[in-house]
Amino acid sequence: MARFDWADPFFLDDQLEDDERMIRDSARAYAQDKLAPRIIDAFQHEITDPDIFREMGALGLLGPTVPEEYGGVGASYVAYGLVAREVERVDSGYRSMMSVQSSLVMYPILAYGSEEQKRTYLPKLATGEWIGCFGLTEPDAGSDPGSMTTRAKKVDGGYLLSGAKTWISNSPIADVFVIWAKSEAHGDGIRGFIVEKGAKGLATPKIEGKLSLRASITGMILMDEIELSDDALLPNVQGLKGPFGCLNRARYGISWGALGAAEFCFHAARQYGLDRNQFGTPLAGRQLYQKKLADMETEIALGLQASLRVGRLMDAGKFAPEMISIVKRNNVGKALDIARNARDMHGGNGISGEYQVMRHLMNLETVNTYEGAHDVHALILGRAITGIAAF
Ligand code: TGC
Ligand code: FAD
Repeated sequence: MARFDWADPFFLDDQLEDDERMIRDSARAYAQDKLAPRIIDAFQHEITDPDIFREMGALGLLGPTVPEEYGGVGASYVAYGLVAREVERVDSGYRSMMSVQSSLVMYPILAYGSEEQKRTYLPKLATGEWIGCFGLTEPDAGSDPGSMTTRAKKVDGGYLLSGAKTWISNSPIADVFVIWAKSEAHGDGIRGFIVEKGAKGLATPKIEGKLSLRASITGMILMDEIELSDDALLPNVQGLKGPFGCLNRARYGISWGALGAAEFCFHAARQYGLDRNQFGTPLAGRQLYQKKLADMETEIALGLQASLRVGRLMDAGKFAPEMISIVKRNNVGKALDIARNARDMHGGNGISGEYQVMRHLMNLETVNTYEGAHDVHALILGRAITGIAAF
């Protein structure tokens, strides 16, 4: 009979390759030593520290799946998921900063960019010297990005880009902007463009007053006839499959990341219940308390196995986007429930920043909405199950 490990019930660790364990351990050490000590203050005072990009870059945590010739470390998608889990164990905002850079900026340049674009942008994004952002959502086009109104108008030698993007992670501090727009020269098809900081006609105001992801800056991208040369166009993709190809990677990473946040909350609730006595015994000795812990452990263990499976299929080139909808939707929804229960199990202390479970709960509200809202992923699956689109 095998021993039972409450913190790793299905021996996830044994299912990893050596290099995956190595990158996971390096991400864990960084997250615990460098990120965890900063987060309570950063969240409370809404501080986004751009040095974090440089620190992550130095450890190979930005664009880890990108080949070495372009500055990445050529890691597997499983390794990428493990990194997201370790970073989000500290805070969803830090994982957001990292996953936008990796999946939404480096990936499209790698997958759809010219050789020159890859050589210009990827190495500097990999080190964190440059910060990237991804502009898809607009004030009137969120779940339905196909209705975007940002336009690229063809002019001699290039394009004029106009429109407004909103709720864009990293935008106020970004150096490189991947913007999705309808291009007149391509039959109004959706195309990707690379815009650089400082372009005339570009403004990136910060969105103030967020109660979630406060350590990750969010802004708008306002574009007023930005002049771009022809080589700003990502040449190798047209249509919504361009941005969705990036979202597949980011959503997959989130499925691991959200469980990192859930694990933090589960472990915190367990420890709190062991330490806190009421009615003469530890709370952890009560049946109701134990049932909640058992539910948390079960959902986390099942979710991690599912993400691992999807990661292995991605590494084998055998995944379908609907698989990612299952794990993004399920794991984030379950993480949100776990964070809420952990908050409750901490009693009054649960609302204080010091105990951290409420911060995870507030963050996970965003994670449940971005990268395809929880119900939108249900509709993606509903379409696949029935053949009828109900969006
Ligand atoms: P639909 O007709 O379904 O598809 C249009 C074209 O796109 C292709 N496609 C995909 N390709 C690759 N991967 C996927 N997952 C794909 N899904 C669709 C599809 O094959 C088709 O290609 P083609 O060649 O036939 O033209 O499109 P629709 O307009 O009906 O879309 C419906 C829906 C709901 C699936 C979609 O719009 C959707 O997923 N909405 C959610 C929007 C979203 O996720 N936005 C995220 C913004 S970025 C963000 O939130 C970053 S936060 C990051 C952080 O801080 O961590
Ligand atoms: P809506 O689409 O208006 O949805 C509102 C509600 O209606 C949701 O509950 C949704 O599930 C529901 N709904 C929508 N359509 C249907 C339907 N057909 N049937 C039933 N219910 C439906 N975007 C980027 O492009 N880049 C970024 O970097 C980025 N970062 C973000 C960071 C933060 C902190 C946040 C909050 C958002 C970010 N987003 C980003 C935007 C995010 O992707 C959108 O918020 C998300 O896609 C949902 O769009 P929406 O907010 O317009 O909501």
